[in-house]
Amino acid sequence: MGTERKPTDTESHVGADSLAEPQEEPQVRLQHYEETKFEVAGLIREASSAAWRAKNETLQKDFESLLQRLAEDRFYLTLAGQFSRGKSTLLNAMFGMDRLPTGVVPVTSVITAVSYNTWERVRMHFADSNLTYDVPLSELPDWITERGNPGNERHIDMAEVQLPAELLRRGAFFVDTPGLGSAVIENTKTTQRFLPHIDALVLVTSFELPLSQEEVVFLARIRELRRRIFLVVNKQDLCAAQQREEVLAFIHSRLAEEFGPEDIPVFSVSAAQALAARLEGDLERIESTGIPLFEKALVGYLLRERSRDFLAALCDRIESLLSSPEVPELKELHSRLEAIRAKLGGRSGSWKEAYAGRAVQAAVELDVKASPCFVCKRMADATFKFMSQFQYNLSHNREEQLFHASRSGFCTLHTREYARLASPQGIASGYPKTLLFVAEHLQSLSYQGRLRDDWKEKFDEILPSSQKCRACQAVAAIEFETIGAFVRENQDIQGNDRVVLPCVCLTHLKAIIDQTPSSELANRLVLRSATLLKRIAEDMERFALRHGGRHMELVTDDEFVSPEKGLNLLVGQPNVRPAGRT
Ligand SMILES: Nc1nc2c(ncn2[C@@H]2O[C@H](COP(=O)(O)OP(=O)(O)OP(=O)(O)O)[C@@H](O)[C@H]2O)c(=O)[nH]1
Ligand SMILES: [Mg+2]
Ligand SMILES: [Zn+2]
Ligand SMILES: [Zn+2]
Repeated sequence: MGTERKPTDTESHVGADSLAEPQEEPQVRLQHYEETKFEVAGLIREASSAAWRAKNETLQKDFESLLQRLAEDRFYLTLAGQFSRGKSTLLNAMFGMDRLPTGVVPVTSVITAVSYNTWERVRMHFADSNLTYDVPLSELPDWITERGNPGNERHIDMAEVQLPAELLRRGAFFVDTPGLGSAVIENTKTTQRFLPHIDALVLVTSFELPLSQEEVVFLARIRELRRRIFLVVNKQDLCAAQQREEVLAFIHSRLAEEFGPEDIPVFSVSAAQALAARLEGDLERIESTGIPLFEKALVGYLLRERSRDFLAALCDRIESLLSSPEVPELKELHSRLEAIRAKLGGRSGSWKEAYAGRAVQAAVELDVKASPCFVCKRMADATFKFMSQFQYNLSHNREEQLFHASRSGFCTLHTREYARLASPQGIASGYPKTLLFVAEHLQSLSYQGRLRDDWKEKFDEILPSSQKCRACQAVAAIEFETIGAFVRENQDIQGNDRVVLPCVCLTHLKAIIDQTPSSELANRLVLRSATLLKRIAEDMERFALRHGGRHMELVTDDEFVSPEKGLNLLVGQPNVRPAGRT
């Protein structure tokens, strides 16, 4: 079909420079990502309680679903565009497996989110019910296509497809949508309704009919929301080289006309050829399809900007809910939302906000100098996941409440973490049994007007402790697993200087060395930690000096975060308790 040649500059990119060459995953792109996430969760919980008090169930559900999305890190990288441009084919090509139904007539009729799993699975979520339904992959067309489920008459809210595709391991959800502008009006509506949920957009157009008016309007709406946009021009194989240049030039000028010189990266691809090449294992042919360049840009984006963009989009959604006139109480939460936004990289001019913006940029340089301890970070993630689910169960499930009571609840640290996430009414419905259990136990210490002789042992039974704490147990398992996997993967780095080792706190450094004391890995980790601590100490000193001299504008990014980094390397992150520490 198409002429075989390397993509030229104009085709392959715009802004691709800043996106290409993802190297190593920065542990945390945003210094405070984890904490900010907790803050956002706390804010949503409070808003949800306010909606509950105002008996506004719809609003409360909206908040709960935002919380769910946050807890599950559901970042929706969404493909949209007019029907038959090849959205589903492009996804198949990227996954290297022909799983999503495609065809010449309008095909996709349901929002379909694809994510990673080691085995294939398909699950339907319905619009009007909480039930889900698992179907075999072979029956997918019966559920998500215009032929099997015309205009989505089965009322599927979202189809979730899990595939073992390498690209999906980055943790994003790749979302396929029904095409815009076909005779099937319901399909256009489905995609329009999904618009507010998009975190980043891949607009798929094609060389046959590049950038229709409808696509431009869709782009404009996404830009208003300030979401990241990638533009893919598909079916380059239908076009001779000369024509391709013309089409791409047209697209660039059209974009500039509509949106100014802002960079929307443009990629010329042939999804059909890439899919065929991948299925046949023809690695050479894939290069000329334009797909590898596009994938590289996407992966770079997911590595570097996703966390920030995810929270920013979530903040926007929270804001629109907070403005609901039915619950005036919510207005009070606006200022807290603004504070969180400022941390994410606000737009106004105070030095602190300007700094936050610079921090994001600095992180793009992929500097792994002193990110937080990678083990602590995994533990913090696990804590968050555990707590989000637990707080829901505790407030709804009697068995859970009784079991929780029998252990006097969590340890001190996790009780505090729970309190940060749960709403007051959640605590009020989940904790009475625990208090009553402790109360009864205390009563039993008294016997005939005085305390029993064995009061001490009995008392210890009800003291909250980390031995009994289920959160501690769950998180300790993740800690153990993370360290084990790290040691297995890096044991033989002998002589390989190119491996950049992650940062670890002292406790976890010791835990790693314990497993492999005489290895080069242990030696290198120790020396690296020493260097890091020295450098951070210097940064702190410079920071203190400048602060004293009122020269905050001279403080560098590294200096600004040095106090927190330094303490974290000494004792780990604040909301986790490593096993070896008392
Ligand atoms: N020549 C050529 N055809 C392609 C390419 N990619 C997709 N197609 C064809 O275009 C048609 C539409 O592809 P789909 O992937 O179903 O398009 P879609 O955008 O998902 O369509 P809807 O789900 O209806 O919105 C199919 O017949 C594909 O085989 C390509 O790169 N080159
Ligand atoms: Mg499709
Ligand atoms: Zn640690
Ligand atoms: Zn605990």
